[in-house]
Amino acid sequence: MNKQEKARGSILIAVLAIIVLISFFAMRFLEETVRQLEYYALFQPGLEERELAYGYLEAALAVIQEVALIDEGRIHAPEQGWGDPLAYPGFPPHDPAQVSIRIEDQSGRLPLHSMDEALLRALFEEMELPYGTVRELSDSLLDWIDPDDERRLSGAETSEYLSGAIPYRAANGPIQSFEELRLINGFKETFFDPETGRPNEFFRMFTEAVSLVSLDPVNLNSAPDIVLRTLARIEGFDTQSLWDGLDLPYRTVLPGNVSGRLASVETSLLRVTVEMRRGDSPFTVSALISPRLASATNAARSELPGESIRDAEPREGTAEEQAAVQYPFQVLRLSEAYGGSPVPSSARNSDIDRMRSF
Ligand SMILES: [Ca+2]
Repeated sequence: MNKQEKARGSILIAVLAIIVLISFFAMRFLEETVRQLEYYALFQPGLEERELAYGYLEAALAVIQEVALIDEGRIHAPEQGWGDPLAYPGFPPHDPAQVSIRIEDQSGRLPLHSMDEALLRALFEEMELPYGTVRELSDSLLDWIDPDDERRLSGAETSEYLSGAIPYRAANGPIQSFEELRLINGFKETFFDPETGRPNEFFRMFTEAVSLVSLDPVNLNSAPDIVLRTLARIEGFDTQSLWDGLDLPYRTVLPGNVSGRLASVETSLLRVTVEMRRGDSPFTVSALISPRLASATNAARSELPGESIRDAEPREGTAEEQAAVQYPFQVLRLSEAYGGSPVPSSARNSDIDRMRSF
């Protein structure tokens, strides 16, 4: 063995030693990771529940999509078959004592941030508020939301709010939470108990009739009575006549005497809430979802770049094509909670949220 061969040999040994060393550290790292996972599993027993809850959420959305595809991507009412996904044929196996799924159509509410003066006043009138209060509430609310500082006749803007005991500015933008109503001229006195400060019956009626998130026309199929009566005031239809002569319990087309400006017969906003109850710490995930079923269906059919896809040829598609596929739902808000609280207060559009935030 010459000098050069000796050098090669020692390099080889050094390389082998490094490989052994790296393997040793890699094994230690793996063991450490497994130990960490075991540790987390020990102290966070809800970890599995969370994964399951998201799995069931995804499955519930798949049910909505499947039902909608039968009806050309249109969803109108839970009676179509999406109201109780756990009972849907082919739903993933589950223990009914451990999982519950609730789907609420929130597009039956009036879209607060697209309501004009006439519609706001019609709602306050349906709530049987006095004439002067109706004007004050609608003007103040519109002033609070609109970007300018020009006060309406019965409204209030930053100049009024700055002169109060605790000065603040008008939001001049969308309302983030119903709790914000306390700050708006007229609402504090009308919607909240003057002694306790707790929200009263008018607050409940208002918050059940409007949505802070939706900007779309109201789905007549899921609209509560007060919303139908408010729309009827503007549009001049008879609320009972909406449901006359239908083959289904819900409408699939707008009646001729109702314009599409304010009303619709399709769901545009859903809240899907999954609760997992296993062991001591139930887990809840709640998603505010905007269906994009029709556009997603069209995208899959025609808008993909590259070659056209025929139904008989299932394939994964290129990265470009995958990026162009639209998920049939847009998740607007997502909130989770451990420990039995059905929905945390951050998801501010459901009845439960509002009851819990006070
Ligand atoms: Ca303003």
